[in-house]
Amino acid sequence: RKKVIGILSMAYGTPTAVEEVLPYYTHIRRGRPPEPQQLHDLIARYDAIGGLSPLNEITGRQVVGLEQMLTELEPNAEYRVYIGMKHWHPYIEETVKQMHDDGITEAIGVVWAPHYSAMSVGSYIEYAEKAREKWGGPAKISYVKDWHLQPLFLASTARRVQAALDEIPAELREQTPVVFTAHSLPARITQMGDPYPQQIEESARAVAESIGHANWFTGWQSAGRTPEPWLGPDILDVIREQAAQGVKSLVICPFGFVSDHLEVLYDVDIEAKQLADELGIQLVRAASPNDEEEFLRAVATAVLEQADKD
Ligand code: FEC
Repeated sequence: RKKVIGILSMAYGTPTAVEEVLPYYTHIRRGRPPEPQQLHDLIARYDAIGGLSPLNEITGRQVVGLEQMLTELEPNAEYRVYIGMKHWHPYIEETVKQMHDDGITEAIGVVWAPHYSAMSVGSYIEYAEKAREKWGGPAKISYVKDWHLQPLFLASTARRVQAALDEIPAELREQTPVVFTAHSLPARITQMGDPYPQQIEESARAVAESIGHANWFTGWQSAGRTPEPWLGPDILDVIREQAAQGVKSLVICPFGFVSDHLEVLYDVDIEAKQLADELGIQLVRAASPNDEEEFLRAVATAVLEQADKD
């Protein structure tokens, strides 16, 4: 019999019906319900991308693809890939219970986000570890903490950035800035010595160098609507500043995310594009990895490398 290895893959989660937006939003806010206006605004953003987010469906395809890829790369083991969500069902806690009930004693954990921050990947791991203690198992989960420099991830990102650049007229292409973006976080993470901003920078540099594109920088998007300072510059300010400098074309690669979802389909494709249009900038967004093969191979390789370390 082949050995069964449990993989706890963790994604953000999204509501599956409009009635679920309130409890989902409340969960994101750690139990504090949003103001009616905030709820209304969020529902309006889902409406603008077609009603709800495609995130659950894409996460589902990624999970199936990851399991197939692991089997292809390591045919002598049997992988069972589970999905636990941070903010919606099946919550990480529910999935960890399922793994324990299924008799999984040792597992590998991986988050569907490339860069580590204590406030992003770290909090997924915290949810999983609390659940493991609560249910009394699996005995051990070892985590892939980040995979932002995984060579196949860099290669697949580079290919998607190049495809975006290829949509820009040839005479503008070389001078077109490529902006690599990730979800903003409260600026206080910098004082905590959090590796997130540095990891974003490192992976952006590696992608840009691999395609030989000199004009690149990083930017932040989707900052929370709270009074404390968040990491900047925000992409909307980046667009304004580039327009002021006479830039006519821009590529945005939201590589802190791995799927098409609200933060990409609304914050970049609708909000940022509208501003760019108003300012006369051609904005092209690099495609998301979703269930692309090379990307799944990158995540599978990171998982197998973690398994080898144990
Ligand atoms: O398509 C969808 O339905 C869901 C898309 C979605 C993804 C996502 C990824 C990240 N977030 C991160 C951090 C924060 C912090 C706050 C916060 C708030 C929201 C809200 C929605 C939302 N996030 Fe999210 N995030 C997604 C959706 N996120 C909706 C609430 C409304 C709003 O503020 O826009 C602020 C929490 C607070 O108020 O205290 C912080 C990070 C990621 C990328 C890593 C990952 O995917 O886990 C970091 C997808």
